[in-house]
Amino acid sequence: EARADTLLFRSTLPDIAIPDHLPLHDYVFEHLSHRRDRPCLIDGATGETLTFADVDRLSRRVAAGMRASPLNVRPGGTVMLLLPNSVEFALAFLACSRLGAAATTANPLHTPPEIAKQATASRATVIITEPAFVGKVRDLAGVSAAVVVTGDGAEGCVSFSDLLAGDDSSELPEVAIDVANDVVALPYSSGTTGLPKGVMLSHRGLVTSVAQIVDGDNPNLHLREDDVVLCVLPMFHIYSLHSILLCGMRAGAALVIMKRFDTAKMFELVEKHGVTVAPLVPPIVVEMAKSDAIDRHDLSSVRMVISGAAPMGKELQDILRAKLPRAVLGQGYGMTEAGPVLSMCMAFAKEPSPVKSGACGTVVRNAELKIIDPETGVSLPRNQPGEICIRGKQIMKGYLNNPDATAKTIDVEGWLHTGDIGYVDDDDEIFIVDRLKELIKYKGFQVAPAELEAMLIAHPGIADAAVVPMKDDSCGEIPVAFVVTSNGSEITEDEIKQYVAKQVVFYKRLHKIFLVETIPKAPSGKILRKDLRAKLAAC
Ligand code: AYL
Repeated sequence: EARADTLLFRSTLPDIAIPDHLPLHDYVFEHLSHRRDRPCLIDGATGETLTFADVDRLSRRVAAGMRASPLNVRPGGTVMLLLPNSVEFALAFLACSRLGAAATTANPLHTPPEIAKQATASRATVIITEPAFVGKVRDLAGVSAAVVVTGDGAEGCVSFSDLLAGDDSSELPEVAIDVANDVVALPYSSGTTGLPKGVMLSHRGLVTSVAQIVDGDNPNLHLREDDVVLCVLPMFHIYSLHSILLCGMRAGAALVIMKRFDTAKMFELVEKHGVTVAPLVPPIVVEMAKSDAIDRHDLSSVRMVISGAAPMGKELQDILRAKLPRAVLGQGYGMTEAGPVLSMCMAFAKEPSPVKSGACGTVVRNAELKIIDPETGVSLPRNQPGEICIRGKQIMKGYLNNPDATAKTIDVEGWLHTGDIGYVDDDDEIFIVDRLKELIKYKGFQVAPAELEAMLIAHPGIADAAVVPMKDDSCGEIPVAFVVTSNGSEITEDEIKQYVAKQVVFYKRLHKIFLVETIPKAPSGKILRKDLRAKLAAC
């Protein structure tokens, strides 16, 4: 229970009743009967459209196919989705939900060792991917998962079209889902410290989080059935999975799916399909603001641009506002572990309230937020920056097989500590001003310093290392390393960069190496990252 001296921040919207007894798929399809023939998923490349009835039917078929031999997916099982944005991603995710299985999502551009680590840790028995990535998953070290390939498949793999070809009369066996405990999504995140960990999001957690955003008479993010939502952000990341796929489907909007980001293509699709809502990340907003092409396209259908996953400064927000004068521009603030959304811009509400540039929303309804002094844990008043903490049914259950890391993130009172530093102003708007945690954000993607440091130290020519973020205009932050070489080692900065680049996905590559004598550390052995960040700011 809250201590008497704790200042709790709440949404300016009233709490609502949330149907959190429903499994996630039943919740998103709850209003199916009213919208069977409305467009649900539009493939941006081909224009092919699936209605809500199609998506309901096809996701059942995929579920039946995954349940059957040879895949044999069972309740409590785990399936890895190693897919770019696609209709198949959406169908496979919903199919996992129907089966009571967890979908662990990953970037298909990950390297084989990165994929193997997640597949092993999550105990995935099936990996679903595209033909282009089959080569990477065929012989993953230590992984014996079955491989499903989209399109017509590949030798030794199950083809996704076979899963889709099932007949609709074969009923799915009744699966009993324990909504409060069964995990439906298992994204990986490093949280406030250490290596990437499986984040257990239950049916109830995700239903709550989606409802907090798009349900109620006055939804915080007002999506309508006639909205067309741009889905360019990757669904394997929780931002897109939650706020585009799940929120869009729950609200009955159509999604235009783009496989990969391309400014010109994006403008074309917006025009062609009359996109009304564009959830983006700051680096894409930067691209748009810089682009001349923006003036050659009619983007007047866009009524809402959402930015999230990384800080967006007031200046950038003002530039885009000038280019898209008819659109409401604002931010959402999320963290995978938080379920994911903590706050959402109130200018997106059905009955909007004014917001300030640079704010990242007001705490979601049916939740509590507080700001604490990170040293003492004492709750702070308005306008004073401190660590942002959130509490509610939407937050993660915990990290998979890692009770210690869970206990360090969610305290005994149920507060999730974000590792973000921010304050709440007089109008209940949240401003993020700094990050207490190690995490580096490259274009909104997570880079865990601990992962790169372990890799560096494993090299015989390297004695010690620390990886920290460096500010960058187009990427937000880039990872750079301070490295102490071993006695007698003549390893060069370039060799160190190459050594890491070979093992990791593009956004984890080191952009600069600083060879130093020692890494500054506290007596406990903890790297003094603040000192290193200050050093970078000075150079
Ligand atoms: P993860 N402004 C500043 N920093 C942010 C913001 C923002 N608007 N949003 C996220 N971050 C940072 O787990 C912050 O440090 O989830 C946070 O702890 O990859 C960290 O990113 C979490 O990174 C939405 C809107 C989801 C955003 C999200 C973000 C999910 C990113 C759903 O509707």
